[in-house]
Amino acid sequence: MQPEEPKRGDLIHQEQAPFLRLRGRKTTGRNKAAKGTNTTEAAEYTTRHKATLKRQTGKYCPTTCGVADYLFRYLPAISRDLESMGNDLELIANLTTNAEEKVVYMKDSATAALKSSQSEGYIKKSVNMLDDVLRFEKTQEQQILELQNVLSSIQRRMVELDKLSSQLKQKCQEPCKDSVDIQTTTGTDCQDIANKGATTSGLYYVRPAAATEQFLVYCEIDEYRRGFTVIQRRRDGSVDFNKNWNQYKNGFGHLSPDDTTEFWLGNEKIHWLTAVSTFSPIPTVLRIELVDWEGNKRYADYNMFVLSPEIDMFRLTYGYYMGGDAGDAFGGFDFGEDPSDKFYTMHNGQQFSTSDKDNDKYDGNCALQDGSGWWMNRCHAAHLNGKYYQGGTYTAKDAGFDNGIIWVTWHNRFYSLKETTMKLIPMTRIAAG
Ligand SMILES: [Ca+2]
Repeated sequence: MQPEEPKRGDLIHQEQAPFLRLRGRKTTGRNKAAKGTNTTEAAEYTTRHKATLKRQTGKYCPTTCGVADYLFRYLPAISRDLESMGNDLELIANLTTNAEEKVVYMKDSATAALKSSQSEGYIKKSVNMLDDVLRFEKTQEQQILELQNVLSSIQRRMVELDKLSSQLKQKCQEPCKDSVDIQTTTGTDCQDIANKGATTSGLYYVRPAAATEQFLVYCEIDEYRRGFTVIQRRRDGSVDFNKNWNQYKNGFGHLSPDDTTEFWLGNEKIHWLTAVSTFSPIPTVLRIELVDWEGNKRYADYNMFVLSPEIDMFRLTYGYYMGGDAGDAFGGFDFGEDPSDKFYTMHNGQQFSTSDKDNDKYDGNCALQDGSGWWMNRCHAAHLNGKYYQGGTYTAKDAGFDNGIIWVTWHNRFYSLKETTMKLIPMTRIAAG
């Protein structure tokens, strides 16, 4: 089964050194003016508006910058509408006052007429009608007053929102930015970071002495304050490890603050991390941790692990196998097919190969056949960048080659492991405590 394209999520993508996979998106807002002129409509508008706001700001954005953007887009329009509504209400109120004055005048005239007229019944009726009109006018006035109160309350809310928006605008001078949790401590590697007091596993920037730039790594810091710098992680087959030379050089996959994703840190960075110099004279231990499909865990340690520079094709060398219960697969394996099996499957001293750069000891192209980048000999007894097989078992007949995730000194070459970790630590700190 071909591994799927990398999943999206709260990840860091590092196709090239190091890319951040962003979690949210920049908010886009549309101008929208309030149309409601009474409380019900205003309430409906607010509800509708909240829904729109929620939809448009997204759920991942870690800041409120998007909200500010949005408010600023619709505020001018709604302010214009409110102003126009206020003017209308004022006009109605004026008209009503005039009408009331006229009715009072008419009523007074009618009363005066009553005194000098014989048509008493008719005029009395007219006076009663005018009283009704006056009462009606009073009710209208009351309603207008209520509307004015609603308007004032809305205006107060708008002023508050305006104030809030100004505060947000000040806070968000830049557009909505996404972020992941990157720890603030930096160092030459994860042990250096742990030595400086960091106790939490997660993402950190490191800059080894040999490096030309700092870069992001996942540091595994344990209870003994050991800081492992993780260079490779397989967990679920979500990242395709069939990549070319440049991708292996720069790294690919995803770094995540909670160690939930798959990646290859990159040969150049591994070279910088393992380069022994006068600045960093302590040898590096490569620890390999493996998990099979039954949940069993095993490990293997190699001391004085060094990856040579690109000019030497990122050659793998180590001083010796320090031990571990997974066995020494890097040392080669006698498959019982040919006396030279072990010699041609040992990895110490091999250059790195990819499908587009064949540095192996085989007439064909091991990396192309096995769909990986690795320190191929002719070809391998260990193959941790191999194809991911769900469930672990596959056959030569189906696959064509032993191209799974292999560590033959534990499981045979047609058993593909479930999880792998390759990580570095200074030799002086490998022993716990
Ligand atoms: Ca070859």
